[in-house]
Amino acid sequence: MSKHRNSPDSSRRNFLKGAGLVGAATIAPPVTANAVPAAPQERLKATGPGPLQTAAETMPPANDPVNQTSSGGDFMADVLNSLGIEYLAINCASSFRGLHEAIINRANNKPEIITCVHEDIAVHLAQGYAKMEGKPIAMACHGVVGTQHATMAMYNAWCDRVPVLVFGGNIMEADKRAPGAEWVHAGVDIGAIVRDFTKWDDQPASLQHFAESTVRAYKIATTPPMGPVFIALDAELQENPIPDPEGLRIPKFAPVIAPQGDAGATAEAAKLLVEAQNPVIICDRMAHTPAGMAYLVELAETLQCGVIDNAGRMNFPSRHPLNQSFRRGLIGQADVILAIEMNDLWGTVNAFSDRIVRRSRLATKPGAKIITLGVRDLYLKSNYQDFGRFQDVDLDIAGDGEASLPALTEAVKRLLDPGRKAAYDERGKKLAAVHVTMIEQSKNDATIGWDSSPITTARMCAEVYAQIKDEDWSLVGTSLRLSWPHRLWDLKKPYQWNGASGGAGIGYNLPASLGAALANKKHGRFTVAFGGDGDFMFNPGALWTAAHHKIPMLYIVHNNRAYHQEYMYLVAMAARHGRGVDRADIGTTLKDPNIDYATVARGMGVHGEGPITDPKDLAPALSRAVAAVKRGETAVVDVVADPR
Ligand SMILES: Cc1ncc(C[n+]2csc(CCOP(=O)(O)OP(=O)(O)O)c2C)c(N)n1
Ligand SMILES: [Mg+2]
Repeated sequence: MSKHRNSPDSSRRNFLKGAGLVGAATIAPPVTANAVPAAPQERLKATGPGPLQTAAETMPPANDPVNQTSSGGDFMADVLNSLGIEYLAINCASSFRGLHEAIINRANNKPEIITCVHEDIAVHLAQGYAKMEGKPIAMACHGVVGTQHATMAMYNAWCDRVPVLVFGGNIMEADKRAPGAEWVHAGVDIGAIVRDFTKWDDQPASLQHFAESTVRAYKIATTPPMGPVFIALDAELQENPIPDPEGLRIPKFAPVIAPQGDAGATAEAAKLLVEAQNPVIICDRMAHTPAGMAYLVELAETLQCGVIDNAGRMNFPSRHPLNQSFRRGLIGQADVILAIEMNDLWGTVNAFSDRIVRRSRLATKPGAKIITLGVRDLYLKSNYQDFGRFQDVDLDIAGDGEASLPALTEAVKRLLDPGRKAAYDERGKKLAAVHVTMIEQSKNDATIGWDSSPITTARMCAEVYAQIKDEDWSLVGTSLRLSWPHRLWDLKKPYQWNGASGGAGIGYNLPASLGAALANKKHGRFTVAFGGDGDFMFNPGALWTAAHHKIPMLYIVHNNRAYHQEYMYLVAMAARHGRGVDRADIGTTLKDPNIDYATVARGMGVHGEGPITDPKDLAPALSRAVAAVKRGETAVVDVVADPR
């Protein structure tokens, strides 16, 4: 066999010839780095698309000297950098090529581009990052289609009250649009796609307008109640020279100091709490800085009252004696309830069931007083119904929960006397005893089915904890209904939990965990997350971003080979309709074939373990995965675990 016939080049030529696509002469010569390809030629256009051809076609002709020394994109990059935005998560697109090029070449890749294979990943990544780091990053998406892909994650961020800066490409002047893609990717009001679930949006028509609107957007996004914002990026503004560089100015950003509850109302709340026999604090998305948890601990300890944490953020230490989160009955015993930054107050103080017919009852005792403190209702939209059912309350204080807590605690302390203090201490001791009993009960419950296969979720969580508990760990996601970490792990640092999706839009867990892991990376923390198998399949491509950007994370796939929640709903529905439950797996299971998540992971360039079906195999697999994470990799462990 001759050497010549074996060369890949010649076989490629022969294949192309054989396929009747092109003649051998159309194969373009290799281009060395930085070489300027020849001007596009008609014959090149006949070949299939490829980077070389694309570059050749988009280079200016040789006789068209480059005469532009700046672009609007340069200024836009300066604006982003003036705000300290560290990352720009993108799926690249021509509608923001001007900004993209300016960032990588003129701004030395600052903000650092994070390459994402779907816009939903980019927004979720930003959501997870913002909750962990306490400040937003940005994402950019293509005109219309990229924005459409970004929507569900933006909805999750909106419902979760998390700031994400979304930039969407567009080309506003119709006479400038190229035929084809630029028309189908342009909108007359592109922000309309996302307006119902963003806090604010704008379509800047000049560079100065861009600067002012971006700084304004940042301010609005980060002022409680926080939320995503959208800024349209006009292509011409990005790509054209800056018309009047001297006339441009980047506005100064001053963060808005979060509003605190009115002093009179705070004093009234303190009086109600101090005089109560059984006050209870309930909270959800309260802590948004590392100080938040300490504030709540101080108030709870001052009152020696129980805290029920719905865990929208890291609000209260899991092992604190006053933590009664798994004792919902306490709400029914309370005479005063202080509800701080609740997402769904009605859902927390009412018992609801849809198992036979939809029905509910108030779970509070007659005469109980409800005080609310928060900014949840200061900014609502009409269409999407994420505000929940209306709940009667007695004292409704508008003010950021975290920011208002120190003044409330001081007001409580001012009303204390030694007699009261002794009674409070008694109350606290009882709660502490119940807390210990609850932990013991959880430990006992966790042993049920310890050696069974599928592996119990309790064993899965216990084995993971055993491997990571001595690391500086940060738990950033759990699969649906997975309560074991909050029941048994010692969550006590502000970064050891960061809440859930917000909008219950599945596909959040993997990319949002990665975003939190990106924030944790620079602090040297060990990121760990659990996610459902169904959730994983929405956005497995997030793993490629993890590998590409070397973001370490231990990701446990809670693999019940089902959309189990939906399976349960179907079972309940079939039972209600008296039709038997034997077909409930149709459309609800992920079997036949089983998905091999470890292989998917390896295919994306990250470490993969599993599927693990025997609990005895868990510890060795987890130990290999932990070692990989400590080397700076992401590791996926596929655990075939029971549905609970
Ligand atoms: C985008 C989106 N699609 C569909 C649903 C409906 N849904 C709610 S839970 C769920 C199952 C998710 O599966 P998995 O992550 O494996 O969790 P499991 O229920 O099995 O514990 C689905 C499909 C949703 N909430 N969001
Ligand atoms: Mg599942």
